[in-house]
Amino acid sequence: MTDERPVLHPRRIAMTDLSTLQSQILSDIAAASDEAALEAVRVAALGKKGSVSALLATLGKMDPEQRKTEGAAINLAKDAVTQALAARRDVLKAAALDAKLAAETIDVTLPLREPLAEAGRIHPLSQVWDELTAIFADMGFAIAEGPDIETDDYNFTKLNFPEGHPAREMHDTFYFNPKDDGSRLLLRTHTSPVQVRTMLSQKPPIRVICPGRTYRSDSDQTHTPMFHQVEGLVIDKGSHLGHLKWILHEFCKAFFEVDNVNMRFRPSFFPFTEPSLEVDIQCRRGKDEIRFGEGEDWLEILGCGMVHPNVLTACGLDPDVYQGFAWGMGIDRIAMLKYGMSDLRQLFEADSRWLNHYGFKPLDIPTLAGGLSS
Ligand code: 2NL
Repeated sequence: MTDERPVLHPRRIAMTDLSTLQSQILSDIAAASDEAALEAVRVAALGKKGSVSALLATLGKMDPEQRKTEGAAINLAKDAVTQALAARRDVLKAAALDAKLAAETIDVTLPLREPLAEAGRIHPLSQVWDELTAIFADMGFAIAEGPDIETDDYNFTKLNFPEGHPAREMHDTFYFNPKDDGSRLLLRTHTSPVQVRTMLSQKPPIRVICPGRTYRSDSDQTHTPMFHQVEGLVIDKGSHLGHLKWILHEFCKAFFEVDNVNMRFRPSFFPFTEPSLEVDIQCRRGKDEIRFGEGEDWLEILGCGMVHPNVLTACGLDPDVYQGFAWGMGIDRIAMLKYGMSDLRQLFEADSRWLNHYGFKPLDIPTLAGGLSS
């Protein structure tokens, strides 16, 4: 047989086979579209069981002469493949980096993301509460607090409300069921009982403010069943309305953050003060905003007066020795005036979008020195 192969010699690798294999591998390398595909081509050619490795493995069975020529040819092919792999890897790496850079562009004009510790908001009522207490603390006032559930005696009787006064009606006040002795607890309708407790437990001079929650059976656009009040009380020998006017004037300037504000004191009536006054401040009412310290309009912001002698007596103080003055205002109302919130009920709806708009940054704590609402 003419084409019988020598039994003891491995099959010669025709140069055309080798160059076909090489060009097949090189075209596979060129076609590899990413590094993973390229690695698959490398393993198929140069890996342990790869096509080029298989060829190299045949060298061992060749005679030296044959090994020299075949070996050189195979190694040349291997070098060509190795080089092509490296070149293609560089190209793919660069392309991958380009794609990554294109996908990960950073917009340096974007605002910084807020740190989580600063992402919450302080409710405007808490803010105003803190502003009030900062202002009065700066004037030497202590802050007194008391229970929301009060006795009829502390909420009404000691404050000179006569039996049968309309404020005592079931209609206006939230009462608990009567006890066996007929007495009824109630939700305080003002923070005055805190001042009663202060007079009963402390010796004058007394300078306190009493911020807190208060309750009345009332619900419409401008009234919620729960609201907030701050009352102030000064008791000393020789306290008079001049002191009261100065304190309230200083308070209004500090709170509304203006250099001056005109105030108007009108006669009024409260059971617990005599004389009693209502206080207006001058302002300019625009379409959507109110400005203080300018303008020709008047806005009522609080009630006040000299503590009624009956109240002093009921609280264990001799009205011939001590005089006092007191005032009260709605925290919700002055918060709405200062920060332009128009709907009282939204203060209590816990709507996070509303809070994001009207709320305050948690680390900006109001102080007179550092700025109340900076
Ligand atoms: C208002 C008026 C006022 C008081 C509260 C008071 C407390 C005691 C004695 C005397 Cl213990 N007075 N508080 C005095 C005058 C007015 O509040 O319009 N509040 C929203």
